[in-house]
Amino acid sequence: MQQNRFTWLGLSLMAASYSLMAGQTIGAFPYDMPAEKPARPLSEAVARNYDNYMSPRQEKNELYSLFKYTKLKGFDYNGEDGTVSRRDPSKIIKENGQYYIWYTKRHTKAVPVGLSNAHLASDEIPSADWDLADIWYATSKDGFTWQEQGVAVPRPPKPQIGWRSVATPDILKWKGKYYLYYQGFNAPSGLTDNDCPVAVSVAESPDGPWKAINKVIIPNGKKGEWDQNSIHDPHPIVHNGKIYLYYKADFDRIRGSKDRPQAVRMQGLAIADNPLGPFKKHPLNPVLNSGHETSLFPFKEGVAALIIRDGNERSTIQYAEDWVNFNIASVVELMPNAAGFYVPDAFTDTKYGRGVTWGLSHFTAVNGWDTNHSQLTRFDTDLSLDLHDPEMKKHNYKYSPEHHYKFGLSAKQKERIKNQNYK
Ligand code: AAL
Repeated sequence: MQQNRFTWLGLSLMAASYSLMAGQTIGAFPYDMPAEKPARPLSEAVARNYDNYMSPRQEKNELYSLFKYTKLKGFDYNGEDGTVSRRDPSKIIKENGQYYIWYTKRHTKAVPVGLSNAHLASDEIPSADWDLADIWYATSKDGFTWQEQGVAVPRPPKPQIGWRSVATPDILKWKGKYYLYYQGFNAPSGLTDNDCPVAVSVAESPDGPWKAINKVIIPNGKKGEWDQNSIHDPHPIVHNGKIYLYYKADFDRIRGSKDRPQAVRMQGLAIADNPLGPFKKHPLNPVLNSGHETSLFPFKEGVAALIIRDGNERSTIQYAEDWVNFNIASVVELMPNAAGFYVPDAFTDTKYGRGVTWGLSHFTAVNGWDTNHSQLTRFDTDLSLDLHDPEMKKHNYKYSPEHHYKFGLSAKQKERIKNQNYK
């Protein structure tokens, strides 16, 4: 699409310049915006408005939507004192007439000491919010009120993969069996950066029991490769009779350094014929240049991805008809962090994905770092070919002045401005 567009643009610009040179005018762009790309010279931006988006009108763009949040019932956070945390929910599946979800749960005596204080972590003191965690699951009839069922995958004994913490699960249903992929930490997160490989457990039922396959499923990259340290957020979808597992890696970070203190976060793809691998990493990895957690769903012939929190293309929804080469399909706001959608056709090997309308996500550092913990929440949206909710297609939210002032200048910034203004 990209190459054709530039060729077309070149030809149309040439045509325009000839006609302009011949004294003709190309006429103003029409008030009634053409529904299809018009055969006339267009600026790069207007050409893009036709080429890159599912509709030249924002509210008709099937991959544009607002997100609306609802507080969940059924999860207790011990008075929000930081000792109980739930985060990084999986995709949601529907089985036996109810919804199932898996997530990272931490229940520790102490509040996390923070990644930079990982040397102070112990068997009882967590370094990060996802340290000393297990994978729990819950069920629901309506997606708003949930019943916590218990531990699905506990931390295994040393030296098995994930003995320190198992976190950030996602679910795959494949040939009647269930597979939970998750990050397996073998040290307090922060000691060796946020490093971990991906492990997997298998069950005959979504209620378990789960059997841990004690082997690395998605290996870290070799030293010097972008995914040498972290293979985060494993996210399996069935496509073309194979398992397409998307993941995120943090890289190019030197903690404490002046110019590389923050990680670059990009996403890769690994493909396998069998849930236990071998998974072959795509040669074009990374396939997404931004995004903190992975959150994708089949859409039409391709796959759509939420690009969350980090990177030049954060807060966009992207689309790849070939499941590898993504382009921006919409720009959104208040995007759900670590979104775990209910994706009815995630495992059906669909040839025409219908899209999604709701899921669970998380809020982190709720009430601040002194009681650092995360909470799950429900979000609703209209990224579906089978729903047309005009309230979800409004162009933007209206934020109050107070909401803006809440994110005001820091003391350091006020000092800087004071000095430069009074020079
Ligand atoms: C999450 C995910 C991974 C990271 C940490 C826990 O948002 O990206 O799981 O390791 O943060």
